[in-house]
Parts: sequence; C-alpha cells; structure tokens
Amino acid sequence: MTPLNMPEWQSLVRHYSDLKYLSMREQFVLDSDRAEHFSLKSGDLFLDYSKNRVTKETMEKLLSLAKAVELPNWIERMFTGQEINNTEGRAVLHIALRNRSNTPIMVDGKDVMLDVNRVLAQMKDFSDKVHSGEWLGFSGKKIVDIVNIGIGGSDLGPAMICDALEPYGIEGINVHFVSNVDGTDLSTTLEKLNPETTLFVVASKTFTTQETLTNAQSARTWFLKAGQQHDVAKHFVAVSTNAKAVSEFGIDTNNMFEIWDWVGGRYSLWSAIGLPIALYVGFDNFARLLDGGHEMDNHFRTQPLEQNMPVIMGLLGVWYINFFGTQTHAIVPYDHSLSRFPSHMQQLDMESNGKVTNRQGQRLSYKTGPVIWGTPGTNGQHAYFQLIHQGTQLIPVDFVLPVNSHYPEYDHQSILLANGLAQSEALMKGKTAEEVRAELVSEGFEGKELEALLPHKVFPGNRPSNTLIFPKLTPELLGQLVALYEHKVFVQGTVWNINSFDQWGVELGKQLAKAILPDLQSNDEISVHDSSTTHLIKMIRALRN
Ligand code: G6Q
Repeated sequence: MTPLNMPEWQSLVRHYSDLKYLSMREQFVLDSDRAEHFSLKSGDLFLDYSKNRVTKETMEKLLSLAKAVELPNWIERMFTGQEINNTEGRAVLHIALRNRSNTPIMVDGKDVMLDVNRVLAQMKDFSDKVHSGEWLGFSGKKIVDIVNIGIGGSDLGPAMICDALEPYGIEGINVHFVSNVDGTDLSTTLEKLNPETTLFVVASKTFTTQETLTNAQSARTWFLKAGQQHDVAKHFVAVSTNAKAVSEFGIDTNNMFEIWDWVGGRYSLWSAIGLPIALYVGFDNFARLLDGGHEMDNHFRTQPLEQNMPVIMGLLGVWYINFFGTQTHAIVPYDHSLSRFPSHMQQLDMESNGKVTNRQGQRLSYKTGPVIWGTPGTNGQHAYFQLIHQGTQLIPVDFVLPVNSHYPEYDHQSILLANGLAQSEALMKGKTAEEVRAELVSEGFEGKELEALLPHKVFPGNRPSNTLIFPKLTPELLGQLVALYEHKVFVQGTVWNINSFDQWGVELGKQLAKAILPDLQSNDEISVHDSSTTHLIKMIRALRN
C-alpha cells in the first residue's frame, strides 16, 4: 500500500503546487494570531511551528493523510505490544521501559512490566550500593570512575543523557564512554584512570559486537595488570540479552542487567543500557527521566492528532521531504549540555527511517528519512548557518531553547536565547532588496558600490523552522524531549509505510568488517574482493610497521 495513491496524498500534491510560493512573512501580516494558531504544549514543552510554510488547510490535509495511513491504529499497535517490527518478528516496546503507570503490557502472554520492574530494581540496588560505598573495588576503595563500553545504541543515548544531566551528577563520580574500536578511544580514557576505583559497564544487546568485545577485552587486560582474575567481578558488569556470551566473556551473570529483544538499540537508553546514567546522576534522577518519557507517551497516545506534538512535527517533516523535496533537517539546541543531542537524533532518525523498502518488501518510489545533523547554537551560527540563510537548499531547522540555565552565575542566557530567536526570525523574514538598499544608504553607500553589494546582502527568507521552548533542562524535560523525537520518527515511518525498527544496513557493516579482517591480519593470499579493496589491503600490508 503506497501513500502516493491515496487521495489525501494527491490532494497534498495539488495543494503544494498552489502553495509552494506562500510567503510566511505575508501570512504573519494576514493573521496576527498566527503564533497561537500554530503552537501547542505538552507538559513543560512548548512547540511553536508557526514559522513553517503551511496554512490551516495544509495542516488539515496533512492530518487527513495521517488518518488515511491509520496512524492512531499504528500508535495503539505499538503501545499494546503487537509485532510491528515485522522483519524481525518483534514488538516495539521502549514505551514499556518508562511505563510509570505500570499497567500490564502483554507480549506472548506475559506481562513485560514484571521484567522491566525487576531490572529497574536491580539497577537501583546496584547504583545505590556503588554510591554508598557498599560496592567497593578490589582493594577496598570506592568506585570513582564509570567506563561504559558500547557502541551505537549502546553508547550514544546514555552518553548524550549524561552530558545533558551533568548538573545532576553525583559528587565524586565521573563517567566515560568508550565506543570506537580505534585504540585511541580506550587508551586516552584509561590513561587517566586507576583500576582500583574504575567500574566497567560492558553494554551490548547482542554481546557479539566486534568493537565492544575488543574494547572490553583490552579493558580487562588493562585491569588485570593491577587486579587478579577473581577481582574482575567487582569491576566488570554487563548489560545484554545474551547471558551465555556474557558468561563466556568472563563476567558473572549475577552482575548482568537484562534487556530484551523488543527494544531497539537506538531506543534503549531507558533500559539497563541507561545504567551509566543511573550511576552518574543517581537512580532517582534516572527515574525522573523515565517519568518525562512516560508523560510524552501519554500525550502521544491520548491527544487528538491536531494537538499531538510528535504527530505535528512528523507531518511537517513529511511536507518538506516529500513535497518541497528537502533532503536534510538540522537540529540546533541552544544549550551546550545538549552537544550530543543532534548525534543521538541522527542515529535515531536515520537508522529508523533510512529505508528504501516498504513493509511489504517493495521498493519505494518516494523519499523517506532525511539526513539529520546539527551542533549547538550559537556555535553553528558562525559556521554552517550561512548556507541555511543564503544557500540553494531548503533546510528545515528545529531550534531547541531552554529558558533558564543551570549556570546562571554568568548571566549569559538572554544573549544565548536572543541569538536563537533572531535566527528563526531571520530565516522566516529574510531581507528584501528594498530593505538592503535602505540599510546600505543609511551606512553611506551609493552609486555603483551600493548596486554591486546589494544582491549579496539579500536574504530570500521563507525558510522554515520549529522552536521548542522549555523552562529548564531537567531530567523530566529531557525524557519528554527524547520521547518526542522517538515518536516523531514513528509517525513519519507510518506515513511512509516502512518498518522504522529494523536496521539491516547496520548489520551489513558488522558482517563486512569480519570478512576483511583475516586479510589484514595475515600475509596469506587475499580473498576475493573488488580490485580497489584488494589494492588497498595490499597497501596497508606494505605500509604496516
Ligand atoms: C541501534 C543499532 C546499533 C546497535 C549497535 C550496538 O539501534 O542496532 O547502533 O545499537 O550496533 O549493538 P549491540 O548493543 O548489540 O552491541
């Protein structure tokens, strides 16, 4: 079933051709309450989507499309544990991990909340023991440094959250994330640490990921220079679905925190993959994060589509990608502690919706997930914003703005916020030739000099953005924000009729490296590759010292 043939899609095609030159600037003049008409709230999170190239009619048509693809039904299917990840035959239940109302969610006749609550209790118990000093290193010293070893979904989410919640960090506890198999990552992390006071969390859903197992083995070798084999249990814990592999690696399964195949890596920070978060900010703050995620889940499940934040953001994305032909989407948090937020969103969105095959296995003839990118403001303004303002591509932007800082002593927040608001205003308004002319005249330019400069200072404007505002980046708020984007991705995947919850492209990378490794590790005859790869393998062999 392709959405392209739906009357609702065709109606949007016609609407687009009528509306593609719609001027947002004019719309703001015509409707002085435009900001109120195109904004909504969920908990402490406020979304202003008025600076988008839409009218009331556009939104109605997009919402009709959402109904035509049975979005409410798909939302319900996710929340009730149905196997919506059809290529892996799995339910998709990150919502269960933060189901604070604790209502039963049945999978294969079993309430998954029993398992979720058991592991949450285990995480609380363990993190409390580490903080109180009941859990000590082998020489009797308190744990000071937590090193998470994992990659992709077993790294990016918890790393982003720990950065973002730095103001909530427990005194005396540091957290580090080692992901890259490049030995630089592990070496530069370990060189600062003392094995007597370091705890490794080896996080891998499958416990077969080459990078993670390699880093974990090297970390154990490093540890064993100071401790004995029987001390490993005090310093290595695991998070996984795979008890057998954990045990084979040499980690006591009593020190294993279980996760389940119904949670995808990129959606797993709410599970025991979030253990480094609980160790860093304390279990109570981890629970507050879950509360925030649950609040957004309730919003997503119960609010009507037109009042539903993930739905509105998802549909706006569809409008740009499939009708305006945009290829990328920038996420720019005006909060330095959200530095890693765009990277996490990049994985979340691109791994989920980077698909060219629909649920039924047919190749798609329309675009799906965009390239997601961004860095914190105001830094981005001094770099790539030039292209967003005056480049030839249309790039929708999400501005993420916390009103209050955790570091008010320097009184920078108004400057930070003024910059964010100014960018979205300028992108929408642009600057006309008349405005530039008046500005240049007032600056004393005239004649040929003025005419030569003028076109360069014109800004086309009409460039769309969303603005998300909230009082402060608390654990609850962060939970809401991440869950908002998770659901936005699901909304888009539903419209595109794709499975947002498998990741065959990532699996391919895992297989390919394993095939080339033996060729790099020996001088035997090289196995069959294309001539470029064979040539590069020969060069690496020759250059290796
Ligand atoms: C996430 C992906 C991927 C995965 C990593 C690590 O959704 O599937 O990024 O998280 O490849 O996998 P393991 O946790 O199994 O080591």
